[in-house]
Amino acid sequence: MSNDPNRSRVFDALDKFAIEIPSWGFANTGTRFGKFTQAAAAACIEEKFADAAEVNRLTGVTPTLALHVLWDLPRGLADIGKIKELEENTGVRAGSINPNLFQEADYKFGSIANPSPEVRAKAVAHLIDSVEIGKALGSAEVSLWIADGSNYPGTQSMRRRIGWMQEALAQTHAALAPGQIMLVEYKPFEPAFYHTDIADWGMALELSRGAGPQAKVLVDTGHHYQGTNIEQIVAWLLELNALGGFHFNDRKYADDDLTIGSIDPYQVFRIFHEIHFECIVRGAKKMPAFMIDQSHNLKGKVEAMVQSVVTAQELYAKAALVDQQKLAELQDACRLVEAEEEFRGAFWQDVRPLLREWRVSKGLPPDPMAALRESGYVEKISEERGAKNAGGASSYA
Ligand code: RM4
Ligand code: MN
Ligand code: MN
Repeated sequence: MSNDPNRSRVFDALDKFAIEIPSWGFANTGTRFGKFTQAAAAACIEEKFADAAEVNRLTGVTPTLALHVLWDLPRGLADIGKIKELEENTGVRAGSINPNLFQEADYKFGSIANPSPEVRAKAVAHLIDSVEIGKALGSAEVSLWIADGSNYPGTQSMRRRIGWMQEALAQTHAALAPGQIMLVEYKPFEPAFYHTDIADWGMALELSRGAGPQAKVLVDTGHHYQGTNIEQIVAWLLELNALGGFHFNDRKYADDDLTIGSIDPYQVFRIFHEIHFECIVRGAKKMPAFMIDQSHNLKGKVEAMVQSVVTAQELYAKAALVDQQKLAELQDACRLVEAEEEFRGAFWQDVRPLLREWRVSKGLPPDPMAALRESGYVEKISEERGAKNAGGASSYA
């Protein structure tokens, strides 16, 4: 068994695999049409850290929690002490810092691409505050999602807004400490429906390169049109040393934020294959920052997060099963069917027994979902938080 090449490939890959989870994945969320509150949802930062610690206790691979500044550090730098205390008490560290440039009334017509110089200055100040929060917490990534855009043709100058964004991103980059990374995320639509200022990876790449060497592109599964070859984008960004992070989720139609691999697990496998190739064949020193970017409206939040992390591990392990050397030989010889079978064959392997073995070797529960059920954690928090979470809130109000 110990000479099994599959076993060592999977174990090596799992040893290096970690994935960040988002604070907002534990909170009550909804759709534009309504919000179904859950008794177990986290209503404050203490509860979000507690839930993240539970997921990390069960899986062992989620040591960091992504924070959204407005939701989790409403007082900005003044909240650092509280976060540090939570890090100490829970063993979970603060992960990527996510500025919020989309909720305040001032940003109705945009943030860093707003025609108003005052609003742009306010947005840049928030970005620089977020960089400072990252420094104070020692977290590597400041993750920018810019919701700017317009709803009707002719109502905004797409051209002038490019210049405003370049300026704002350069100013933000100038505030970074040497170890910090600024991630630039893109999204083709929503909340704007006619044009989004950073709509695709070309725009994100150009803007990040212009901002400086510590800026990289962030890819999110849900932020593409139907049929986009996301793994090809990943391959290009890796080739150009420009992939800073990846937000995992799944979707059927748009930015649905469904559980990773629930609709199209083969797509996640193909994405992981590109990243694993970079790590194994190219010997990359640093993996892109992996994060689950999901909000679970209907599923229980802690259960859905554990399910997501386990799914991510399974799909990464499958990608690690591809014999890269053999695949390269088959590709070079244009032996198409054999190459495809080497690739596809890895996807069809059941890696779950190896995952269980790996977990046991790390002193982790062999089946995190079963361990969650046995722990009674969800029942406990439902009871503790139920009263606070009672009384539905409408997403329209
Ligand atoms: C956006 C984007 C960002 C996330 C927010 C909540 O669509 O994916 O990464 O921070 O949602
Ligand atoms: Mn995202
Ligand atoms: Mn999104």
